[in-house]
Amino acid sequence: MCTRYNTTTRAKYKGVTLGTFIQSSEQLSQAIAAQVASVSITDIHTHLFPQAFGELMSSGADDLINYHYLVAEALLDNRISKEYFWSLENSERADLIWQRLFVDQRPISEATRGIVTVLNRLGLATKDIKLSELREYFEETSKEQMIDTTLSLANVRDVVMTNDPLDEVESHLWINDKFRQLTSDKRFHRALRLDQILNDWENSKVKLVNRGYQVDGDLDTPNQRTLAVEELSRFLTEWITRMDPLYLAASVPSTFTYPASDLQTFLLDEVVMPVARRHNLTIAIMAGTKRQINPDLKLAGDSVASTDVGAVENLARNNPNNRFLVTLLSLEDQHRLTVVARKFSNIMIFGCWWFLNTPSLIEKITTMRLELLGPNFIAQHSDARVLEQLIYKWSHSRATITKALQSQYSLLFDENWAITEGDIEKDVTALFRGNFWNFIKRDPKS
Ligand code: HDL
Ligand code: ZN
Repeated sequence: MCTRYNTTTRAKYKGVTLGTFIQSSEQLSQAIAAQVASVSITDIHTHLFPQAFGELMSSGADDLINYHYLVAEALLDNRISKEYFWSLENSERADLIWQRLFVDQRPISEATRGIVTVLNRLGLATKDIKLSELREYFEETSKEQMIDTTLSLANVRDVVMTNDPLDEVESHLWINDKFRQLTSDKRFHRALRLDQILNDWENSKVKLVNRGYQVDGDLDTPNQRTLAVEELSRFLTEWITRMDPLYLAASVPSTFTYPASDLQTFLLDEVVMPVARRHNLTIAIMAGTKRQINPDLKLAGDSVASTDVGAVENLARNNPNNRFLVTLLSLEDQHRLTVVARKFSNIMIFGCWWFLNTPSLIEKITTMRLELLGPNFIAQHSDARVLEQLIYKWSHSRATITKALQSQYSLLFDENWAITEGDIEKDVTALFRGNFWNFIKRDPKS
């Protein structure tokens, strides 16, 4: 229990600081909880789309219940055949998932509890609610209203999408976006996703050639290589101009190494990183996936594996004029990533990604990051795929990150460091949006 100091006593430790000094550990905890609860967030990685993207926008009861996290959990019941499940309509699959995860058992997993949080925050009684009631709510609410309601309830100011220029549906929308509709909702920002190019060159090459880019040459011959570099750079530059992304992004498998004498390193070194430098764009590296270990689950069939954190070190050291947002999927890689991030000012760690996005792991990881980095990382991203998930993903993350911050600041407070609520506000704002915008060197108002 920290002894009470008056304002004057504390001031001598810190000179003149605006605001009233916090006087007790209870007041400190309350101040942290209030600041985390009220900070408006930049959600730096999601799979969300505004309404202008049509069918790509995911929202509503059946999409929420068909979230691939819930599909995986429902299909743990080996009485349900995958073939039968996938033969059903979306709404029939949602009925089955609802029965299995919310009626036959209690929704205590993170993804099922998330649905309960959404129901509760939307004011839908969670006592014995039927899926039909959730469907009715959405039938009575427009998409625009749902975006406004969701961003308000989640207190999210900016949403960064995942935009794939080689996705046939999405690229068609962009190429025909004569009236700039896709960028009209200024709350939604773009991230240009490079997975197909970096992880599946053979198929990407075919798509690029079909769009008129001369990249089909054999990359073993010097002038073919030069042409392919020029043409792929042209492709990326055209899409950067079209999308105006906040950053370039790629998820890479757990087997990712860098540098390596392989095509991935060639494309990174000769195209992606030079183009990023020319456009002053940051690159987000998301490593550690083990895709499709069970293809019967479709999007739910991906897994995780430890990755070579040395590849992150090498990317940062070998490319000092590139900036890297980094998140790793494996829990066992988190400590080494945090230590590596201490060594390079061109690395900024972000979020507790995917299988790490659970309260117990967020608290553990965030506390370690605070201990080793101070408030110099991006605390969280939602990875939301369905609009209303923002409500639970941010509510749950705020509650857990609050606990990690309270324990860290109380250690400081107990050593008589003078802290004001304004100080807490500055650090919390940095963790939930400021560090991101400063690191990518973009103005949120731009
Ligand atoms: O590659 C990614 O961006 C991952 O986030 C995948 O989209 C994954 O399916 C996911 O939704 N994780 O939350
Ligand atoms: Zn994602």
